[in-house]
Amino acid sequence: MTNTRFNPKSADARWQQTWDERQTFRANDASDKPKAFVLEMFPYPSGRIHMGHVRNYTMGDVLARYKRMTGHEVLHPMGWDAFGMPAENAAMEKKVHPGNWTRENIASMRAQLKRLGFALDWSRELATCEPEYYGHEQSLFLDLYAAGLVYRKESAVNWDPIDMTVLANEQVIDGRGWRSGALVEKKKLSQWFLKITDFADELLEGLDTLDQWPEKVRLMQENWIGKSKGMQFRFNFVGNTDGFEVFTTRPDTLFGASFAAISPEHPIAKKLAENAPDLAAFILECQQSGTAAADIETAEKKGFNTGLSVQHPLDPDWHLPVYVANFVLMDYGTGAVFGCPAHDQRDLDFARKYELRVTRVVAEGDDTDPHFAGDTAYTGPGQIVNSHFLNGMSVEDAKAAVIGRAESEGWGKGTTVWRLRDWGVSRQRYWGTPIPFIHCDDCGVVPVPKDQLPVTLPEDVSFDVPGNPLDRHPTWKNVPCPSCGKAARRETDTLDTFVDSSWYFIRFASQPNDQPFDRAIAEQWLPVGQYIGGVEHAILHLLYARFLTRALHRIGKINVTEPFKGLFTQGMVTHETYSITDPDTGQPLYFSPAEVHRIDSGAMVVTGSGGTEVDVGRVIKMSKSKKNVVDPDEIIDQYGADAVRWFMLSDSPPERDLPWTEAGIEGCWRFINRLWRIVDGRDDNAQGEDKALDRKLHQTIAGIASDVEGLGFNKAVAKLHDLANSIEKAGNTASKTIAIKTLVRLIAPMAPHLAEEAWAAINGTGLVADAAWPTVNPALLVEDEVNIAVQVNGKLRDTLTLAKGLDKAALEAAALASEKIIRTLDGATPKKVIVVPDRLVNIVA
Ligand code: ANZ
Ligand code: ZN
Repeated sequence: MTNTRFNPKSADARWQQTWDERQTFRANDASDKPKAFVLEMFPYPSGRIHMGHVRNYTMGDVLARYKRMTGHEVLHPMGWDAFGMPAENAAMEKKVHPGNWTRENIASMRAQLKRLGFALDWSRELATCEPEYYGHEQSLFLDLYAAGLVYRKESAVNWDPIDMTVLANEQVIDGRGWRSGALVEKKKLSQWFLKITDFADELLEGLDTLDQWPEKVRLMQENWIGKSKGMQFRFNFVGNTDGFEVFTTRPDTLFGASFAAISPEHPIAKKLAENAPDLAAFILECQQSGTAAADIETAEKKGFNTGLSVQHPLDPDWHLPVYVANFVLMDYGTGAVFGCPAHDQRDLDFARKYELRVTRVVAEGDDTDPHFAGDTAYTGPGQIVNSHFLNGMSVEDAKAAVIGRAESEGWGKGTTVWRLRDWGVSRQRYWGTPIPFIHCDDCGVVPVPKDQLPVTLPEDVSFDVPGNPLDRHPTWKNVPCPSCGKAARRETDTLDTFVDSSWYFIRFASQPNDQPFDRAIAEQWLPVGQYIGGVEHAILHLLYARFLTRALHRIGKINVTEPFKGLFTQGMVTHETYSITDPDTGQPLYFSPAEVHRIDSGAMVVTGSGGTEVDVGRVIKMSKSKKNVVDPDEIIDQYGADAVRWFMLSDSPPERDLPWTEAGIEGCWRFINRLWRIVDGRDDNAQGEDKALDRKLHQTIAGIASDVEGLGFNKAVAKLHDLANSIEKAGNTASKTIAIKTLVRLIAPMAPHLAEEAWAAINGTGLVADAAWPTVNPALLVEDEVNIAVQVNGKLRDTLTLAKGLDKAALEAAALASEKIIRTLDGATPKKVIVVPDRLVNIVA
């Protein structure tokens, strides 16, 4: 026994260098091994790796290393989602060029990732902000344009007049820009769109094939796509043939109608407002409150009575008042509705406020009363009542009956509407992929010829005034028209960064210089076998990536429809918060975990403050604003990469949050050292076998394999702890030495530096990273001992561990010989003994 310690300070760097030099993790396209593509969502280069990244990439890494050991050719790449607003904000605040800022961040984050020893193929590293990447994106964009999947359209946008930019709905908070705080205006702009709605059906149906995705993510996508079947029909104004179309999913409730409502942006509302200043004022008020669907959902329901009425389509003498209402969206259905307050909550809120009639038309159990009481709409099933020819029907039958009647009478028809909208990809920003088009006064919008790609960003730009730097650049946009040669202007919009992340996995699979990807090579790797990332990308990123893959499939570029076969969304890394209350503002003032320490009394105090005690807050997601972050670099300095990796995998199931604790990381560090001592303390000359340990070993090999494949890393870690315990307790036999040597390969995916060091110590061939996963001897998986429950009068009194397969007589004898049973029986003679072999003995006394 040499009694050396495992020293990550030297070991980590040494093995990382070895892997690098030998290009151990380089994926070979030409390999004939089965291929495995393991991918974690690539990071935004914000500047520093945080613990969330570490957790995400450690999980992917364990899987990638395990796949290598089980005979796969593994593609496990890394890159940078490098375009976006933060770089421009940094440019404005710190006067640095977005490109420099981004590339410096990438350099430091790459160095951080390398310190963790991830099994990445760095030769395929890419950054979306480099022309070598975005030039190919421009080329794909042109292909999609040629296929009719890209178009331009005037559309109303949320305009931030201070930042001079278009805001997404999610960036409008209470009617104000999320960054500038300016009152958001509605503005009409010509914008570029991708026709994702052409794929709505496919994207919805494709969800059914994704059986290795979390159910909740599939549901979120389904809701986002939002397929609604219903009916569209026409309302005519009383005394007039004009009118408007409405969309409803509940034609069965038509006899419960008590009003009609149109959107504030409906053309009829606008027309009426021309002569009605109070209506114009109401419309303006609606526009200024948030436009996001969520805002509208929660806002108070408000309406403006136009004084006009429409005829009920099933009874022309029945007139309904027409309102302009804030909860009716212009871009859904037809921008107009009929209100049935008894069976729709929004309509009920509205009806109570404006004292409109509320008629029940769906029975709630026995309740058929036409006068609907209360403030909670009934949206459940039931028989249709108070509805003429519909009475007695179910909701579904009544829907069909009304649609049938409308279609035969010609005032309406069955339709399907979708919540999904085409994807607006125009951004009036500098730091993004230039949209490769040229505007010519004579020829209109002309695509940049492919041989002129990439359209690169100009370097000399200024950020001292708001607005789009590309637009105000003195020369960049002046180019000749590719078609007629006259002076023309470049498009100055850049692409939404979600376009960049919608195909990067294809480029990882194949990255030739002269085209976006080589189809045959890409198809060998795709779809990604396991994709791992945060649940915050459950909707947009994943939907856009699914769409773009399908679009490329449709235009014959690749024979893949679903890009991600398996998806896993990991939990967050959390930490408690430390704060004091700022006496001036009354607001909390946060301290980082590095700035506080625990004193003997158990209280936490600010270090160096002479004892200022902090409030210890809840365990929440690590975030800069709460300062409850722990810097991976400092932890690696202190404990080495393997202890950090180990912590990321242990304790919490990977889909749950993982609370960071000092005690936890120290425990991991101790365990890493314990593993080393086990290896170091082995006896290569030991003799004899230990059947129990052999069995334990093989059960562990099999168990870890299935845990890792199911991403149950915490379970795998628990099994390793268990095996380590068994090894330490076992006597000195050859079985023990074999178990120790095998343990080295079992820990290799999780603690690769320690494993390489140990592998060298046991004279393993080559690198453990290249070693094969230990094979399981199935004979050793079956237990030859079983636990037998012994009951007296049905109550459990003892458990015996006995050889498997004993006959009834032997089991009865063993049970009656148990001291606990003898004591329980206390001299009584058993009347009857029931034996279930290998399971239980019940003594009736
Ligand atoms: C009458 C009715 C009666 C409705 C009833 C519901 C319940 P989903 O399922 O989300 O598709 N609606 C239609 N267009 C709208 C718009 N542009 N803005 C706001 N609401 C709109 O919702 C469809 C239902 O939402 C439609 O069915 C309509 O109200 C409303 F007991 O029509 B319903
Ligand atoms: Zn021209």
